[in-house]
Amino acid sequence: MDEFSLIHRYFQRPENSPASSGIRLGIGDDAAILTPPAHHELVISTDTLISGRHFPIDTDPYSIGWKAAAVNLSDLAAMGAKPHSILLALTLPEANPDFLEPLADGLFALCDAAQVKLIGGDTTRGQTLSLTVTALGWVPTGQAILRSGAQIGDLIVVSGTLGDAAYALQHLNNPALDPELKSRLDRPTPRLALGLALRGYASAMLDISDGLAQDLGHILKESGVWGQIHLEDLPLSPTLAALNPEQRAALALSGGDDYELCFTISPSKFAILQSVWGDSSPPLNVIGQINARDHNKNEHPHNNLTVLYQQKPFILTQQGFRHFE
Ligand code: TPS
Repeated sequence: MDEFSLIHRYFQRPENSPASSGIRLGIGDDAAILTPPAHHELVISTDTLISGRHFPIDTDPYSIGWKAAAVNLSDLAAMGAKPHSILLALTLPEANPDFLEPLADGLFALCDAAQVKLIGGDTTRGQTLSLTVTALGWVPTGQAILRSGAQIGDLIVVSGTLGDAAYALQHLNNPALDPELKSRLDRPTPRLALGLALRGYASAMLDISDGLAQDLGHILKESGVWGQIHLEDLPLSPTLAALNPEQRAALALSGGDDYELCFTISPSKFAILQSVWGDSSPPLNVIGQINARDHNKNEHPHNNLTVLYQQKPFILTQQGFRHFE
């Protein structure tokens, strides 16, 4: 199958009311044409997933398609943006319909749920399966939530539970691995509704892909502040809560692949947010606070974050996922 029939067969779908959705020209020409809504800014992000690096090589194709879209929509959620569309650049060792069909199904399942359209892409043959998704979204002008806005006195909050995907990655060959934990690795849920709900509330935000310690470190550095979190307060699934503190810390703080949101917020705004968000999913948990300076700084030369366990500094052996170490 040549490149054009491949794109047409698996990735070109009839657009429903393209004009109203802001797509003047979708997939199929040299480029797409979008009509941005008035008084909004374009928020755009890209992420590559490589087989054996970002997902185990035997991951089912539906999950691969889903995850490629999910990690990119998660980046838009982390800005407080409403996702609009994606582009997909695909490198494939071979054009196998038994693989491509479920891959497209997984990608579109999430896109449909998020009302996101595939507006373009590229397909090439290469030795290793790789997917690069570029995600586009809109945010009312000036309302995007950056990493640099954390203020002294803010609370540090995370959504959902941490470390599930890293636990699943460690236990892939264990037949007793809870399918819920496995799906946290294979099919992460981008926190889109929460990202939108946090506009006007969160002072800084990001999504956790490399592990909370490393990613929260970015907020602290960009904002020029210090932070303290408590190991006891990290939200954990029952399986992880049963582990010893070292194992818990390694998974929940340094494991990565969580795709939960981490944000800072003033205590007064958090009280209002709680009444608005209520018992909605995912749950929100306060794990620490932003400080003017770190009283335990000498013990933490690497970043601005102090992790406390039983009120004492807890030394992490690894900060988080790094591609080049
Ligand atoms: C087979 N992992 C890979 S990339 C990444 C993490 C936590 C951070 C996010 O990527 N090995 C396999 N599958 C995995 N999921 C991992 C390792 C863990 P990026 O920083 O490129 O956005």
